[in-house]
Amino acid sequence: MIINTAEYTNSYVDWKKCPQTNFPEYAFIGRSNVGKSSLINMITRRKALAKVSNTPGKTQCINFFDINDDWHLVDLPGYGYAKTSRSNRHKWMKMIKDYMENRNSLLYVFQLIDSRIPPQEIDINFINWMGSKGIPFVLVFTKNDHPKKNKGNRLAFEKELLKTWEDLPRKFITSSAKNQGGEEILRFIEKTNREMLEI
Ligand SMILES: Nc1nc2c(ncn2[C@@H]2O[C@H](COP(=O)(O)OP(=O)(O)O)[C@@H](O)[C@H]2O)c(=O)[nH]1
Ligand SMILES: [Mg+2]
Repeated sequence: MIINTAEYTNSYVDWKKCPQTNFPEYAFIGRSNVGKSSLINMITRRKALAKVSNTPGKTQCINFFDINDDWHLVDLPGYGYAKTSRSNRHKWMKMIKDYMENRNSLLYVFQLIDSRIPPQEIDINFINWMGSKGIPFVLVFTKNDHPKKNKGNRLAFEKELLKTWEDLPRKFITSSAKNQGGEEILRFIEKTNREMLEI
C-alpha cells in the first residue's frame, strides 16, 4: 500500500463521540513503551505522526488518524503505566474497553507485544478479555531487532496463549529500529479493506 496521506484528525475520551464513518478502522494497543508510536510512524512512513498522541492530554485519548482518505488508524493509550493513579488507570481501561466493545467500524485491534521481554500477565489478560468479547485482533511482536535473541520470548508468549486458546491469532514481527515488518502489516490492512468492499 502506498501511503499518500496520513493525518491526525481528532482525539476523543468517549467512544460515543467518535466520528460516524464508513471507513474501516484499525486500533493499536499495548503496554506503554512497547514501541507503539514508533510502529505507527514506521507503517505510515511519517517521522512524527504519532507524536501528537504522545503530547500530554492526548495519551489518555482515543486518537484518530486518517490514512489515504480511505481508512482510520486509531492510537489507544498504552496500559500498565505505573506512574499514574489506580483510578486513572481504571478510567482509561474502561474507555478503551468501551470503545472496543462498541465501535462498529473497528475491524481489527493490533495488540503489540515487546519481544525483548518474557510474557507479561497484563498482556495475556488483555488478550483473553478481547477473546471473551469476540473482538478480532492480531499480534505484533515489536522491537525484534535481534531475531535469534528474541525468539524465545515470542515462543514463550505463544505457549502461554495456548493455555487458553485453541489456535493462535495471526502475528506480525517487527522492528522499527531496523524498519522491518511494516509492509506485511500494510498488506494485511489493504487486503482487509478490499474484503470489506466486496461484502
Ligand atoms: N531497539 C528498539 N527500540 C525501539 C523500537 N521501537 C521503539 N523503540 C524504543 O522504545 C521506546 C518506546 O518507544 P515508543 O514508540 O515511544 O513506545 P510507545 O510508548 O509504545 O508509544 C523508545 O525509546 C523507542 O526508541 C524497536 O523496534 N527497536
Ligand atoms: Mg506512544
